[in-house]
Amino acid sequence: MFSQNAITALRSARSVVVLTGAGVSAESGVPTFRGAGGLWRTYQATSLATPEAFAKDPNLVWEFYNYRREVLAPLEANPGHYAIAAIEAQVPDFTLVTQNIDNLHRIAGSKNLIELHGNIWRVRCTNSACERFTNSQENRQVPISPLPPRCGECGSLLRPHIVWFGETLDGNAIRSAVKAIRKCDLFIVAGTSAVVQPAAGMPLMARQEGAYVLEINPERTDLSEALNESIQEASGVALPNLFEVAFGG
Ligand code: BV8
Repeated sequence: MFSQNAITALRSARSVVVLTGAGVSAESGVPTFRGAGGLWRTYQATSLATPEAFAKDPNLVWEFYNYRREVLAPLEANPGHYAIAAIEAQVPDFTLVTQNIDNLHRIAGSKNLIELHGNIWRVRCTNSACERFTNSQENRQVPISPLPPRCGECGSLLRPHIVWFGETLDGNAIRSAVKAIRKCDLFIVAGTSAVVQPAAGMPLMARQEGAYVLEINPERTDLSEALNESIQEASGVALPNLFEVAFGG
């Protein structure tokens, strides 16, 4: 499945970065964005994950996130998530950069984790004068009710602590990801269609910085040609296999 180069790159790596997208959670039963699961009622998920949609109808957007909380709540991490946590424990320096908001990497034991797009189990206040504007709070209610939820501090609307389309990512998250990419010698990108920026630009940045860049995705992406290696396989199969071959399981 993997070239000897990929196995050697993992075995000898001083610093590894893994970038994941929705595909890594597909085997846990989480619908991907651009697969058939990207629909809710008659809406494209991407049309609801915007500040404009929230401003226009906060209830509808909260119903969308309540739906996703209800889908996610019973789901478990899959062998791909666990293999990523195992690689982290095995190599000297490791950073996981995820686009996913489903928290499954944490459940699988990943420690050094950058959630580029936030986390569905956290909420924050929409009032910039409120201390809960910058400090998100964990909220595990499934579903959240009554809608729309309001801040206990100031009474303003609460919103999901998630980066929507058209919103900038947290500067610290980006800086930490770029710092890790600059020093890594192996970069694994798994389960992403590599459409959404700025995450989609990260594998090429790693390539330009001299890392060995390995893609894992059942389908080829626009990145595949430009990377060192692209394995068309499910991450829940490929990642445990890579760990097994490289470190003897
Ligand atoms: C930004 C949280 C600066 C929400 C997400 C016009 C106006 C404004 C902005 C833009 C614009 N044009 C472009 C932009 C930039 C925009 C963007 O990239 N848009 C795309 C659609 C073109 N980006 C942004 O807005 C970002 N901010 O750029 O700020 C700025 C600001 C203003 C103006 C300009 C610039 C913010 C992006 C963050 C959006 N939030 N999530 C929520 O989840 O509700 S992104 C969302 O898509 C998810 O996080 C998801 O992870 C992510 C990426 O999708 P993928 O993870 O790749 O998932 P997808 O379904 O696409 O693919 C799954 C893959 O898995 C497939 O390849 C499949 O083959 C594979 N797969 C399937 N099964 C498996 C598998 N792989 C392995 N194993 C399997 N078993």
